[in-house]
Amino acid sequence: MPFKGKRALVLGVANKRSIAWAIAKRLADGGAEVAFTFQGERIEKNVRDLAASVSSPLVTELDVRDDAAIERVFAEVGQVFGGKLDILVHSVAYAAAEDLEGRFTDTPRDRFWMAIDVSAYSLVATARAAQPLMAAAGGGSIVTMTYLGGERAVPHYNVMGVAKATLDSSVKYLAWDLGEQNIRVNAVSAGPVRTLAARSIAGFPTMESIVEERSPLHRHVDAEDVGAAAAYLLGDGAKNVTGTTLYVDSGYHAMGM
Ligand code: 0WE
Repeated sequence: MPFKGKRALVLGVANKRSIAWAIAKRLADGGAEVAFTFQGERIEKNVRDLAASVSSPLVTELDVRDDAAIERVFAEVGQVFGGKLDILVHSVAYAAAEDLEGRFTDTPRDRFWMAIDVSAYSLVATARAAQPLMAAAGGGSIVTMTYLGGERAVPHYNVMGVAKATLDSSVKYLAWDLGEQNIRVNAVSAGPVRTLAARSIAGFPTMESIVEERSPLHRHVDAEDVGAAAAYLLGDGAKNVTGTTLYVDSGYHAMGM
């Protein structure tokens, strides 16, 4: 029971295929108590049913663009977990669908900032809100999800790439700030995983095929692989690991061709 007695908050479950759910399941199976947030009525029932299956003490709505909502959610988390939090999983991203299709050059100002707000600033805001609860627990571990498209130009990833670059840098600055409270901050960089977010993207099967063809391990990645890597970063086995990115992409990132 690697997470026995640990208290976790997981942001970003939409359905059973979500990367956030694969991580939450690992935590719960390892003995953690896991609270969840969801975004929007459409997925509320999905998340409530999944949360109930792991006896979650809290399921609550969170729009990460809303500072007052973040304050409310962390107050609720403090209530159910006796003022302490050990683990925060941030698995949240959003860009307008039309900005993941055309040319990056055409991204309008408002949607550029919206993508960064939801996909990157949300980590900063939730890490800040988690800080006192994690300090009260003697430290904590935060994991977010990133993608190679923040480091290299991946066709069509566009403004999400800019948001992931912001997220990747934020991981390092948060790691520095929060280290003094024994709070670690890391990212998992996954290869393309078939989730709800991926299914609506044209050409997703092609991306999986490219990873299968060109990566050293010649196989695509699933949410459970990502869950295992996140569990490592969230666990005590990674107690001296912070500010880093762990690639779960069959080695694709190591290739030049
Ligand atoms: O980060 C992502 C995708 C996140 C995402 C997905 C959507 C689809 C629905 C963010 N916003 C939206 N907005 C929607 O309306 N990935 C790493 C998966 C992904 O998305 C791509 C990729 C890959 C890989 C988009 C274009 C090209 C490659």
